[in-house]
Amino acid sequence: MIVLGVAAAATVTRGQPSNWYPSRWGAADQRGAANRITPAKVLEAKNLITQGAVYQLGRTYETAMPMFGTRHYSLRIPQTFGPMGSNQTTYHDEIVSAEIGQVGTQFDGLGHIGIGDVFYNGNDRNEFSKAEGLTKLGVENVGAIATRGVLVDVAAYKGVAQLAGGYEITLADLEGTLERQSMEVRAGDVVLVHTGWGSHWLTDNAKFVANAPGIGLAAAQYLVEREVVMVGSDTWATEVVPNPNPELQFPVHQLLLPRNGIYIFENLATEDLARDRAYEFAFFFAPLKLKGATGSPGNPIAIR
Ligand code: UVW
Repeated sequence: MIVLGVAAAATVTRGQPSNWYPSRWGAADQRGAANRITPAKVLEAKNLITQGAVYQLGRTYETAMPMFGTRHYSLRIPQTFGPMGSNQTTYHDEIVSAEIGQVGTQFDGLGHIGIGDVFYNGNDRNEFSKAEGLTKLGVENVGAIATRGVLVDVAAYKGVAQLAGGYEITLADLEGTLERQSMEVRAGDVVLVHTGWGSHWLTDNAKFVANAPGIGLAAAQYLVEREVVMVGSDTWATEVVPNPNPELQFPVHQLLLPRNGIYIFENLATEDLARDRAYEFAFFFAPLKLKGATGSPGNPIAIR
């Protein structure tokens, strides 16, 4: 079993360095690129707030939303309670059942994706993956993210409302878009890629999940070298699906999460930022402290 795992890992890492752990933040680190959120980055973000414009980047969680594979979501109000007391207090609770960190707007933590059995910082899933929750790399370790955000509107650069499903955003696309926007990516930034694919959300769910435009390995490697904290987009995978190399499944996830500790944020609502050409902003998100979870739902915000 272990031998097979090693063989699989060797196959998918061909052409990439094998010495990707221990992490640059130490062999015990569980926060990855969140370590790049320094007081200086928070102050850099603060200085980008000049207009008082707030953008909600999270989509609404509902049963009608498109979901990858067999993932599900349901919300029920189990009972109406009360009235209690002479003041007639009544109340509602809800029960939510879902792959809660991996449906809708979703922040992928370091326990989400591995290379064979090996996850971020060389952690072996045979040791930390437990039915009651991950005993390492749970999303509760990430902490709050407050930093400079950059929107990369590749759809506008290509002169289209939406990139086509399966379109690989190349390194030239990424660099061309940044040049068009007179923008640079800096260490500790969050980079959000606007593809226009979010226009299919709820309007054509089958199309939305069938494939997706997104960054390929070369564009992702560029962002790794810029030492970003997170890469997000308005698609369900952020990376191109299917990968142009039919042998590879979600290789950008592997490059970012296990190899470099860089987070991924999927199904973001980037259209308002794109409409307003809001290419630079303060970005805020605190993952829910779901102990042992692979990811987090939420409603990140951009402010400028
Ligand atoms: C997988 O989990 C494979 O993909 P995603 O992170 O895009 O949901």
